[in-house]
Amino acid sequence: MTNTNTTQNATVIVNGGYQPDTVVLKQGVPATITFNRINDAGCLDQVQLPDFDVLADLPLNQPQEIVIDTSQAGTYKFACGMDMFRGKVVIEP
Ligand SMILES: [Cu+2]
Repeated sequence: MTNTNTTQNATVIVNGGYQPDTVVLKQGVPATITFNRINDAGCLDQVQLPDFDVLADLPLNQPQEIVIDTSQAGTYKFACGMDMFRGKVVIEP
């Protein structure tokens, strides 16, 4: 059974790292993660989610919504553009 009326949204604050660094989503429910970079420190001006073919710029103080395909359960990484800072998206069945 699917509930098409439900969406899920998570926010990750980018402030010299990722807060939180783990985002848990439910499989099959449309999802967006909003990355909000509030600090110029570090090399976090891009975020990549290679499993979803996403590489996005994160302009300072301009939250960026990234749509996540939740059709496949699993654990997927996200990282800064240079793959130094890392977090993960967990899609639970
Ligand atoms: Cu980096």
